[in-house]
Amino acid sequence: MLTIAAARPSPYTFDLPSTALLVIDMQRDFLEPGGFGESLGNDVDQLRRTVAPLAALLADARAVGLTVVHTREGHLPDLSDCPPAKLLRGAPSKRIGDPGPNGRILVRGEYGHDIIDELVPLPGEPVVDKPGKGAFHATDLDALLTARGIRSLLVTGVTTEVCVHTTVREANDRGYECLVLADCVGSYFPEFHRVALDMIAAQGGIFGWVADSAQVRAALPTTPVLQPSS
Ligand code: C5J
Repeated sequence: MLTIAAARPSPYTFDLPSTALLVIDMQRDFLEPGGFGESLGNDVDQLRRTVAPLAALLADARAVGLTVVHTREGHLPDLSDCPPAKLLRGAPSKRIGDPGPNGRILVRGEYGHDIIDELVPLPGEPVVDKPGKGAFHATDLDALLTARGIRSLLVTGVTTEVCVHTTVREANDRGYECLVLADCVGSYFPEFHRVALDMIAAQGGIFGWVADSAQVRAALPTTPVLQPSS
């Protein structure tokens, strides 16, 4: 068992075979100009600070053979999986399905929908496409994790108070123990980021635990102990 002693609100204990690194929606549509994030009026540069620590954590997780799962938010080309209310978000002509510099906004298969180059999934790492904010809604994520015996999730990605928070709440209700890595999750709104993390760890860890990626990286073994995830 590994322990992150400095986690909030209390030490977080996990073992490698039953733990996955979950990388939520690190897509061009959220992190680069011209995508869904910017179409909603956001400064996409706010999310860039997550990339370097997450890339370092990903490298260490892969080196020990930890299960790594990526998610992508997006919709079918005919938008049949997009609720009407969601289609109305954003400035007219820059809404989901509209053409943008990175292809149709938040549509599966488009350049903007894919994961940024720095964090591109390796062959064999599951990529879960999700139509909602939560990664468990209308996906096979729960079955995929259960089949691998995963009970603990190291949660990273964007945005802290939207898809990360929704996913952590869903995971918590399903019995997963979530450690959210503060420097590897990001928001367009620094205040929302701070409060969202506080909400997770408040009330004795009502949704989970919070720590920094350096604490996890320091706890990981330096040699492979697990078969690479498949
Ligand atoms: C948003 C997400 N913010 N991945 N999606 O719309 O957080």
